[in-house]
Amino acid sequence: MAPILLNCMGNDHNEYIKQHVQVKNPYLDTMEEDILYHFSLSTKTHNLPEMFGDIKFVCVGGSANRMKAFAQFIHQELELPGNPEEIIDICEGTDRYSMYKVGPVLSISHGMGVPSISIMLHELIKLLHHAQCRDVVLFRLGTSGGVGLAPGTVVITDKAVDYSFRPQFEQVVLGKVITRSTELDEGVANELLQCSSELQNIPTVIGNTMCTHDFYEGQGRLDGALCSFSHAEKVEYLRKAYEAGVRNIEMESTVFAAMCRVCGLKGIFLTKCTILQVELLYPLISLRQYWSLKTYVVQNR
Ligand code: R2B
Repeated sequence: MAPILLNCMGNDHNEYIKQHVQVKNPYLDTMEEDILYHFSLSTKTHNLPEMFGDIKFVCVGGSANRMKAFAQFIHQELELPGNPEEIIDICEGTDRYSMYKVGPVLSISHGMGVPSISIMLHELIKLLHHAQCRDVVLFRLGTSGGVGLAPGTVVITDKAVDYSFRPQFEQVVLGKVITRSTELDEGVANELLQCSSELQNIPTVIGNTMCTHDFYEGQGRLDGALCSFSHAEKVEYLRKAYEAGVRNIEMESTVFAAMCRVCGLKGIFLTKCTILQVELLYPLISLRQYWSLKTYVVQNR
């Protein structure tokens, strides 16, 4: 279990808090064992600091196959030894999520929608805490429906907003609604926008991302099994969304942003707009480029 710096005061303590992932649960450190059920990992059966202590980037995306392909891509990008085809799913003991570690990068699938990504994030944040990881950046790479943008445009999320365009996530806890803020790290978003300007043919914007709890009616689609509105009403809603700064719509951003904020994780939401929302997203912003930039910044500090 990760040691807690009980007697750390002042600057050292602030530095520790800034660098480490913070779990916000007083019960955790009193537990003899923490089981990460949906990863099939535990603090008793696995040496989490040894397995994950060097993680600097965590990239999450919806599908297991896509995150495996992403891990293989990063393996090649970072020119790591070994055969990328042979990378192993760390969560093979369960079929809930898939997880691959390539150098300092962890690639994990999260399924679709807020409940699914939320379970994954609880266990990921605890994993990073137990492993005593420092200065971790968390990316979601995914697909989304663009609002007023050309298909293929990448949106770096500034704020995740709910169906009423409010930058907040509502969680029901013990029957009461708790509201958490959903603004993401502005500095990292700007850094990535800068990186993307150096890549050709990848239109990238920073904007608000609207999170819905349904893919069909919730996103104003006319082709679900149910449709309770007219085409004109859909257009009007999307127009209002655009005016409120929304540039794309998907299904995970609010809980992602809220949990990153509370736990002191730098979160980046990077989604590519597609018309049909089925296109695979490959790393449009080279992590390697971002990684060298980060290393450079740290070395020259
Ligand atoms: C984007 O794509 C999925 C729905 O097709 C969902 O996970 C999302 O946010």
